[in-house]
Amino acid sequence: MNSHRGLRGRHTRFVPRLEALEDRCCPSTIEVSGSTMVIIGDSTDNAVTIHDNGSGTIDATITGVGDPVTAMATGISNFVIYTQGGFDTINYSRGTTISTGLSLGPAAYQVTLNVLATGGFGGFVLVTVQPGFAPGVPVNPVDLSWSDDGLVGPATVAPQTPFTLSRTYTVSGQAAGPFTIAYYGSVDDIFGNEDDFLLGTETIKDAGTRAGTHSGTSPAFQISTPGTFFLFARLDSDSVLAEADEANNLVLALQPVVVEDPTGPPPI
Ligand SMILES: [Ca+2]
Ligand SMILES: [Ca+2]
Repeated sequence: MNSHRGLRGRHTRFVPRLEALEDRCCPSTIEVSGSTMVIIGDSTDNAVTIHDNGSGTIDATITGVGDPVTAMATGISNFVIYTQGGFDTINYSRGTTISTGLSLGPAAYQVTLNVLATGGFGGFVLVTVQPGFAPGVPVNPVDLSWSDDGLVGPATVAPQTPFTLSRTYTVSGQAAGPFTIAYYGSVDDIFGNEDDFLLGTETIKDAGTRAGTHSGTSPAFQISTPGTFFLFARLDSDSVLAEADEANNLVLALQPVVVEDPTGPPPI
């Protein structure tokens, strides 16, 4: 059983803010090989725009970490796009008559566009989408961690009154899949011993799993026993994500909560 003694205060690990903002692993690239254009994104939300002028000239752009990457080429009939995680969009247009748009995320996908031209603007596009990362490109594993003062609850609550905590966590490396945050109360400031009790859980999905920092409010909880309680929260409490650092998922709230006694203060 894990004991985390003395998690008094803020967070379990110092994460430099710049490191927490974005991964800097692999900028987006565009390469041409024969009649194939290979576009590789990064773990953030990329926007890929491909325009075929209908006469064989391709303009392609991808946005991501850093400046957009652009390329121009001719004789391209196949596009292979690796989204590398994040919520990505791909838009293809040919001349003025064909337009294909895809919104993908948060997983990594390989998207193949095959342009089947029959001359002029009469072509059409076949799109296939399958999970997968670009071969040979390092992938940053996902990590969940707490921000500074990542968990803040009330100093006092009235008897039989629900309360919420503000919580701020960071998803780095890649967008994550859905996960759960579990909230606990404890008589002492040690997590993992016998006086801990589960307050409740919160499911994080969709926008809350994107790479970046997410601030929000916990569900409402209630402690029926008067007293002073330390509050903990654990990211990915069901351990469904394989993370770069599994040891930074627990946080102790900035202050304990005092649940007031319904019988009032003791007589002086
Ligand atoms: Ca991406
Ligand atoms: Ca973690």
